[in-house]
Amino acid sequence: MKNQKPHRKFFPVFPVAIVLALLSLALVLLPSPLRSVEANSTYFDLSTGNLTLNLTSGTTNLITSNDNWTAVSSVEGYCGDGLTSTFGVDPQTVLTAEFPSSALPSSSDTCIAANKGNPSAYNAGGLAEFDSGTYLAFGFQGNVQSRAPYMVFYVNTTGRSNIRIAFDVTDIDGGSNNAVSQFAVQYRVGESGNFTNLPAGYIADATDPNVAGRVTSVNILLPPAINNQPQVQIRIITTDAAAPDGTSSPDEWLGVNNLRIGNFGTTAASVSVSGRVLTPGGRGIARASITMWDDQGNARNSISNPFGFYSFDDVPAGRTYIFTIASRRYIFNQPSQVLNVDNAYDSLNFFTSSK
Ligand SMILES: [Ca+2]
Ligand SMILES: [Ca+2]
Ligand SMILES: [Ca+2]
Ligand SMILES: [Ca+2]
Repeated sequence: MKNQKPHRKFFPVFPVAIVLALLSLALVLLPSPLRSVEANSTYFDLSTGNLTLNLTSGTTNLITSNDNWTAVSSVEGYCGDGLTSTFGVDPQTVLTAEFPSSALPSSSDTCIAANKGNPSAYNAGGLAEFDSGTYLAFGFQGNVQSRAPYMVFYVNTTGRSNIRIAFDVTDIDGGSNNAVSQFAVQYRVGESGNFTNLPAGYIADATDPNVAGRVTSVNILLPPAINNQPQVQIRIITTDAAAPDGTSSPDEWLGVNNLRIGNFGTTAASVSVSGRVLTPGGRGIARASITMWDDQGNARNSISNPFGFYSFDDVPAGRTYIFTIASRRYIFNQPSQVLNVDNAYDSLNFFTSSK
């Protein structure tokens, strides 16, 4: 009888110890992406705002090592190995992923070359982060290995509707490659099965030979099928391109940037942005020159009136602008300000540092 007490205590403890040991062993043996939900494949809750992706000179740490998307929330890139059997395939017809059941996220197969500079000097294909040099962008270049590079955005649309995707595709390749650079937008609800193509998002050719710089802006409404769903995958994809004469050719790099997914209206809307130029004491300053730069380097100018008011009308909404100020007589605390313009804005004020 005396033995029973220790036995009763021992048996519950023993299996717990074994389970804990097995769990720790499993954690050591499992590939790391299975240990926890990675931020890069978390479904971004659109009720908290837009999912945005902007590669800038201040965000070069989004991708720090090859094939590693863990620092980029709700976004992953894959190279689409073998998704087509030849070049020149319309990406609108490529509706699968290169994994069993087309399942995504795929824990160990994300793809991107980190920390690249000049696109025309780098021809490995697939996806690349061009985070230095003239063009900062997520690069796409199909080739015989990476037949259909793509990026996937994971969003939770619970309670949301009228969701748009907007992004810019730039020809970032100033080299002699001449490709018919197609680009497509697709979606699906859930994590496997075919994607559905969105014809409104299709670009037939985003590039010009021998030069870089052409920008094609996409801004489309996503279909009601994606509304109010916890798991929506939106994909942007290119394919290994052909030359204009239909023959095989090395692809030009396409650069994707300024991407947003959310309920942000259309680009057709334009709004006014205004403010005042003031001393710290609130006195308006006349004839200060304010310049508004858009994200493609286009500039507009406005001069403050005798009360310090200035304004820009017909500003296309849904973009980011930089406002700079200059005056021969004054120094300003914040001579340049960045504004994401989604609605009219009337208080972009500039203050002098004294007087
Ligand atoms: Ca980087
Ligand atoms: Ca080009
Ligand atoms: Ca082209
Ligand atoms: Ca090609």
